Amino acid sequence: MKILVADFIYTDEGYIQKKAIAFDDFIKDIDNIETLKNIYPKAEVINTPKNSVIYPGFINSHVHLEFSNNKTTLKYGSFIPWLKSVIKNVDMIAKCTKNDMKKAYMEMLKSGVTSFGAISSNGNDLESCVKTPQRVVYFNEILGSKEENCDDAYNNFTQRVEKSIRFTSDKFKPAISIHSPYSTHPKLIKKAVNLAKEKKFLISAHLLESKAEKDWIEESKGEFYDLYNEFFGIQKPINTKESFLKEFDDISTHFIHLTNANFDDIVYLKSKDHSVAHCPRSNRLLGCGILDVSNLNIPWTTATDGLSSNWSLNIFDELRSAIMIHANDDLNDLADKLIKSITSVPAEILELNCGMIEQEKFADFAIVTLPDTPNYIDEISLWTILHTKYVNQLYIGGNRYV
Ligand code: MCF
Ligand code: FE
Repeated sequence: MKILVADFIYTDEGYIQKKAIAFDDFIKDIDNIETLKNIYPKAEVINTPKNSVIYPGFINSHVHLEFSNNKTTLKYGSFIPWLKSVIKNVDMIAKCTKNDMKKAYMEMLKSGVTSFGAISSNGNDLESCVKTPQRVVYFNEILGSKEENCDDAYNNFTQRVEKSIRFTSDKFKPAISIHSPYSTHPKLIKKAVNLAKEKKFLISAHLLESKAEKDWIEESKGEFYDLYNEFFGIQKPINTKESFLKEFDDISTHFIHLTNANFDDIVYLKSKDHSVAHCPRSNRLLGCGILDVSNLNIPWTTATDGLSSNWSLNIFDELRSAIMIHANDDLNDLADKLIKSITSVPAEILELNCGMIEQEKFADFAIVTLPDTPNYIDEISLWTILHTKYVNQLYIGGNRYV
């Protein structure tokens, strides 16, 4: 047993003082330090620097580790040029090494991320996602727009799913990602959704990310029309917005982006218990707009997306950018919501027994040390976001990694 002591402990209801946490692999007790020492006299007491805050380990709900070797390869600024540059540079992206991926998950770890949702396009990241100290929800991706290639695409996908299932543990959970309405044939979607229902897999999908995607799936026009016409001789989308959404009616799904969703779309998504990952830097860099989180009434997480559309996987870089991008939102309220969007909200969506400091949750902690004594307790979320690049200590399942 260990007892972790800090000036502040984060809870969804606010920051508490003069308490400590007793834990082994799980959180056992939250109480006054003296009380805990009496209950667990043999426990090792771990102190933290003055002005430290214990947070539940952070969760980055959406990342693509296999794209970790991109820095100056992909085109930014607008979605279709980016997508074309992905297609053009597949060979270079395929050269992403285990070392590149290790750098990527270590960068997340140092910023306090103890769990992440990894979109796996081809399975090259499997070993890294099994080896990393972090908990991983491993989203095996399916895509393919040509009907004649559906059988091959599905076979390749199920092989990756089967392989990932073998590593299921407390730290590794296989799941399914349907890439998007513009790229995944309805036959593949149906089969993958059925598999998710049958095996009780979590499911995720990129949706309504760019204006080009919206124009294409709502009105069969725009930049995707030119792209599909040129590459595949296709003049109509394989899925419309309505037909795509319908496939997910009976399975609560973590949609990614929704930057081009309208009010009615959100009402519909709410009625089906769906949620969304907000990726502000990725959206900015791919010219996709801003997800208006202040008016969102579905659960939302904040995520970095991959290095395919970002310059770092540091979760605090993401939160700081969110603070700047949502320039008209109430500052402290936004800061509190952003902390929830990387703790309790993704934990619930990804069905992870963490994200809150509560008895019997995993002992996953990120300890942040503020540069000075906080003058107002209700501004700690904001100050944490503004002043933190790396955490002071980090625990996963009770073991220390930073
Ligand atoms: O989230 C960003 C932008 N939107 C869509 N896809 C990706 C992102 N980062 C990487 N991707 C991957 C996606 O998983 O790029 C490929 C897919 O494998 C694009 S489709 C050729
Ligand atoms: Fe993504």
